Amino acid sequence: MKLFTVLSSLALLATTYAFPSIDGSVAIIKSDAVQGFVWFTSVKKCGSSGSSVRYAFHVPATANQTEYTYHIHEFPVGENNNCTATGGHYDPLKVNVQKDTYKCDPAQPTTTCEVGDLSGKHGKLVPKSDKPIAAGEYTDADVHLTGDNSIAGRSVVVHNAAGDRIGCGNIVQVTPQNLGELKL
Ligand SMILES: [Cu+2]
Repeated sequence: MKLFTVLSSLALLATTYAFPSIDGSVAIIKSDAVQGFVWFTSVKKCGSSGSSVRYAFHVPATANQTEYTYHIHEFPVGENNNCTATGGHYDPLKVNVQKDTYKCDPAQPTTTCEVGDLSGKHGKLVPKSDKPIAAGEYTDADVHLTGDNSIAGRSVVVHNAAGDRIGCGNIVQVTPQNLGELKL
């Protein structure tokens, strides 16, 4: 009888979490300086597109470290977690033609912000002294998981206040097969 109960519970779980409905990609960042993730899910509603983005980072606050930026970078992480190999910000619409004059206006993201400039569009990661966590969610109409300007196969990089690359992780499509391996 007990076995039957267990089996039917598992069956119920499998029904509840219908895996084919997974439609998302995640970048997990694990370094000495920062740990966290950015989770992207396609938005598919009439008349709108883009991605729903959820993020959470452990970001310690110190005297010189009061805010962090993070971006989608053009290329994947290099060997031995080399963040330099990720290249520059992902900018398929070529917004940042002149770096000196670049000014991302969150009110007009498509024309003034690089697609990859997530903290420019949606805010920096700002830790509080009593709670070194920065988390939130937003929708970004210009972030696509498929198609010509897809973020698939690229990476997310976190920078400290000085602009150094302190952590990076590849954007990986979530599947039933790799779900268990995607851990912080
Ligand atoms: Cu960056």
